[in-house]
Amino acid sequence: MRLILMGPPGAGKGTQARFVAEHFGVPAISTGDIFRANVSQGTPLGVEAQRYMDSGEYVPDEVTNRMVRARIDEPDAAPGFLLDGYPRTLDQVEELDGMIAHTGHSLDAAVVLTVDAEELVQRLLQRAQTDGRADDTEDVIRRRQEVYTEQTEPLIGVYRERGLLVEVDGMGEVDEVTQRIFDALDDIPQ
Ligand code: B4P
Repeated sequence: MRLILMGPPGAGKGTQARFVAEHFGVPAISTGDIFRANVSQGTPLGVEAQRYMDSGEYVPDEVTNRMVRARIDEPDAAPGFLLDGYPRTLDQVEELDGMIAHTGHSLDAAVVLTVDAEELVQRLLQRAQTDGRADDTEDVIRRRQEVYTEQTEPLIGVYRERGLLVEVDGMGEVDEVTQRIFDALDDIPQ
């Protein structure tokens, strides 16, 4: 299975990615997590990424694409993968197309989680109290939502036109959402 998991900040991508990846026996590859690991280790990639993440902007495509390409080339991703938070721009869509074509396979589905705007903010403010993520302040959350609307929402139409879009209601309890994703994806031939 080669899957992408999309949705606005707070939609539950990272939360659901673990369950979905485990279900299909593929690695969950989260660009946000890889950036945060690099930030905490103080690598050059982390130093570059941090200034964008802290203000709610996207890390430049060139940097993100290079990082994902290297991760997808690792042996554990050969049988398939779940991408959490990538692609987020039209440029990243094109890059991913090239990466997948290079493997001789194709993308199986693009799952998008839909959640009410106010619920998104509440979830992230709640996470701010428990996890202390630098980008979970109200101003930065609003900016992340704007960037998502401007740059990532158009990707939904791209995958819909390709017949790959799977829209899942992301409201409700975590395990309810997980079950909805499984139900939607179990119909897809592997
Ligand atoms: P991400 O790490 O992807 O951050 P996110 O959009 O907030 O999603 P996340 O997965 O963390 O949260 P989730 O919705 O699961 O990206 C962070 C930054 O990295 C970006 O802003 C950007 O700067 C950079 N970046 C990443 N990818 C990039 C790319 N491709 N190109 C350029 N830049 C990139 O969960 C949020 C909260 O909701 C959690 O606390 C969770 O517990 C809670 N929650 C989840 N499901 C719930 C439910 N059903 N009910 C109640 N709460 C729920």
